[in-house]
Amino acid sequence: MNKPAFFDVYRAEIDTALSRFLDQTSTSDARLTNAMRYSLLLGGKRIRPMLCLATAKALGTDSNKALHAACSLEFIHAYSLVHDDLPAMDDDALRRGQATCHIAFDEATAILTGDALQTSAFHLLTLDDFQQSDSVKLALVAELAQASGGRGMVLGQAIDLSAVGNLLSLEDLEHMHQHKTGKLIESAVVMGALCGSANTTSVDALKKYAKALGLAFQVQDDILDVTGDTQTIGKSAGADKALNKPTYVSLLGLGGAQDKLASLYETCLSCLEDLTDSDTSELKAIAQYVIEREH
Ligand code: GRG
Repeated sequence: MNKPAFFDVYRAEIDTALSRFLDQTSTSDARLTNAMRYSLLLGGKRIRPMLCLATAKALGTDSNKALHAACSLEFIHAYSLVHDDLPAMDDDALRRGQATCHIAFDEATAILTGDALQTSAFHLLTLDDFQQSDSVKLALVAELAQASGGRGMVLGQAIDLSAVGNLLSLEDLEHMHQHKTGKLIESAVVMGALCGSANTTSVDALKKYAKALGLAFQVQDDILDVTGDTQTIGKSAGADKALNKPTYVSLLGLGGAQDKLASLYETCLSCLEDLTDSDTSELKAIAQYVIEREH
């Protein structure tokens, strides 16, 4: 699909801020700094920070007031990818079209890179140049911790690791993805709403949108593992199959997974209809991009 023009505008804003936040929160160790920069800045679609900025904007807030929150999500995401690729986890050599962190550097540096990116995510939410009240900053830290830790993404990863080689029901697969991928995507919207002071009705509709979007993101990821080629998707195609991982395609077949994707997209759009006072055009475009993306 053609990327909407606002993607490039957000991307430039996000990349400049990521680089600045890296400088403001990182280390005096040159090798670690290089590995953090490599893992955070080279490649990636920036879906989570874009969602955060687009949510804040839909609620009438200038994107500058949500940039720290948006970037904290990308720091967490980058850490999760570095650790996910390690030999003890998925043992992948290719990420975002380039060597994974432990291949480009070494395993110990990759572990430390993930650790440092994770703590920097929380550090940057506390910076003085983040123009939000202390209570909003605290709420953002709590939201990010719950979404990324042992009740969120890390729990999803633990369920995923224990599921390899086992038969999972569709319900169990969904539960795993809602945590592993879904929680951070939901958080992107919740954190954007926190920066934009949304009312409870809007937050509920946005959360439902994000929940469907998070699953749609994963369904498309599973489809791409089967239909994509390694060069286009930027990681090893067929990796899920090779690891005998349960996926939407293995459970529903390719056609069934594509139907599921279409239905989740419809759910995203219908949730946004409840936000009658907001311009949700960017959130709609992001949902369309997620289901049509080729990498
Ligand atoms: C190691 C604690 C820990 C967690 C890892 C998110 C995750 C949990 C692992 C990533 C493995 C994976 C490929 C999951 C499928 C969905 C997903 C998160 C894909 C990568 O996200 P994109 O497509 O990546 O947004 P880019 O490179 O565009 O940023």
